[in-house]
Amino acid sequence: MAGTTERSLEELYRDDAERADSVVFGRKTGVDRRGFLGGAAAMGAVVGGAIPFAANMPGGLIPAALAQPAVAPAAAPKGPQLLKFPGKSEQLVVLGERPLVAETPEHLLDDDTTPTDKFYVRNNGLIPEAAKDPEKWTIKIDGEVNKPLEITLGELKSKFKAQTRRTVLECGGNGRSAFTPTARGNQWTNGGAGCAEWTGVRLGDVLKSAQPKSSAVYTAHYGSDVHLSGDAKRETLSRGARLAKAMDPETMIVWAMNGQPLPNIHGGPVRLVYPGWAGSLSHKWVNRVTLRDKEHDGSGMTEFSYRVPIKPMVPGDKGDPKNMKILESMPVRSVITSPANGTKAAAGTKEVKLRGAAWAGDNTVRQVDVSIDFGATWQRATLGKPKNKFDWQRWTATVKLPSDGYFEIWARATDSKGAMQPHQAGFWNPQGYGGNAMHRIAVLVG
Ligand SMILES: Nc1nc2c(c(=O)[nH]1)N[C@H]1C(S)=C(S)[C@@H](COP(=O)(O)O)O[C@H]1N2
Ligand SMILES: [Mo]
Repeated sequence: MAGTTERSLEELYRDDAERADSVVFGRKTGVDRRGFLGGAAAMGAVVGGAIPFAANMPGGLIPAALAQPAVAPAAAPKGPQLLKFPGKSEQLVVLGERPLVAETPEHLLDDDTTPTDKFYVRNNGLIPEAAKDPEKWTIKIDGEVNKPLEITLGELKSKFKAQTRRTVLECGGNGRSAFTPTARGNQWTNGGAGCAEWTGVRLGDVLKSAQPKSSAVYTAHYGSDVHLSGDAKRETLSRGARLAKAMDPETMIVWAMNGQPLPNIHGGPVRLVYPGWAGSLSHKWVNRVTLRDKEHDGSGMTEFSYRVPIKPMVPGDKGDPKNMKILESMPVRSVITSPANGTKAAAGTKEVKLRGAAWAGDNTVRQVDVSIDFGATWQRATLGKPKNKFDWQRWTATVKLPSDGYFEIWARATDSKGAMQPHQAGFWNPQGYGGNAMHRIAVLVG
C-alpha cells in the first residue's frame, strides 16, 4: 500500500485523513485523483470493493465505511460499547457511563415514531430513583409571578387540558463527532435524536395560572437529579429559554411517552419538552420552573455551554465567551435510516431503496436530496408531511447503481428558509453545537 504501512489505513484515516489521502493517492488533498488509479485501488482494498465514482471523492474524505463504526459491532474486537439498561435496546451505543449517555445508531431510527426502548439517553448527573407515588410529584412555579404555585402531577392532569404531540427531541450536541478539530463533549454521530409521542399539558397554560409579571422574560428549570459528585448542593443542569418559547403551545410538561407513563430514565414522572430547541431545555424530573427578569445563568447557560459563536471563530481556538450566544433552534438535519451504514448487497444489485427522516428545529423541511456519486449529482427524495408541528418528516428514495462496487449514499436536507446541510460541520465552536454535516452511508455491492 504505497509502501507505507506504519499503521493500517483504517487507523490512518481516523487519525489524519489528509495524510491518509496522500498515502493512498500519493498526492496532496485537493489534487485531482484521476491520475492515481493505483491509489484508488488501494482505497478500494480498504473499503472492500472498487469505487466506481472514485474520481469524484473529495480530498481528505474519510470513507463512510471507516468514519463510523460498522453495523455489526460483534464482529469487531474494538467495536462500540453497547448499552445494558432495563427497558432499553441493547443496540444503543454507549458514549459515556458516568453520566450515562447512549445514542441510537441511525438505522434504529427507522420507525415513524421512535420506540421508547430505542430512544437515546442523555444524563448530566446521577439518575434518581424512580418516584414511589408519581401522582404526588410536585412542580413549583415561582420567580417573576404574582401567584407562585405548587402543583402535583394529579392536579396537572385534572386542571389543565392535555394534548399529545409527536415531536423530535434532539441533543444540542447531536452531530458533534463531525467537527474538526474534535470539539469537547460526547461524540454523537446523528443518534442524539428521536421522535416520540409526548402527552401532557402546555407549559404556557401552567405558567399563566401563576400570573407572570411583565418583568418575566426567561425561564429557569430545575430537577431532582443529583450532581455527579454526589454533592446535593451542586447543580447538575439548569437551563432556561426566552419566555416566548416557553409560552409556545407546543412546549409541554409531559407525563407520558408513546402512550405509556414516562419512564424514569427519560425524566419520569414529569419532564419538560421544548421541541425544536436543544434537548437540554427538556428538563427531566422537573420540580421547579422559575421565571426570571433576565437571561438565566444556571449551569449550562454560561461561557461555552450551549452557546454558539456570534462571529465565526477559528476552528480549534480557545474562543471568547463574549462572542457566544445561546443556542436555540436546532439546525436542519436528515438521516438515512435504511439501509444501515456498511450494508452489503449481492453482486448485480441494481437499485437500493432508501428510507430516512429529516427535521429542522423551529422550521420545516423543504426537500431532501440524495447522491450516490460523492455529491456530483443529486436526486430529489419523496418527502412526507409532518403529523403536527415539530414532528420529523419521513422520506423515501430509490437510487440506481451503475455497477458493483463501493458506494456512498449521501443525504442532504434543506429547510423551509433555504438553509441546507453542509458537507462538513461548519461554524466550529468549542463544545461542538449545531454540527449538521450530511449523513452518508457505505453500501458495498458484490
Ligand atoms: N434533569 C435533567 N434533565 C435533562 C438532562 C439532565 O442531565 N438532567 N439532560 C438534558 C439533555 S442534555 C438532553 S439531550 C435530554 C435527553 O433526554 P433523554 O435522556 O430522555 O433522551 O434531556 C435533558 N434534560
Ligand atoms: Mo443534550
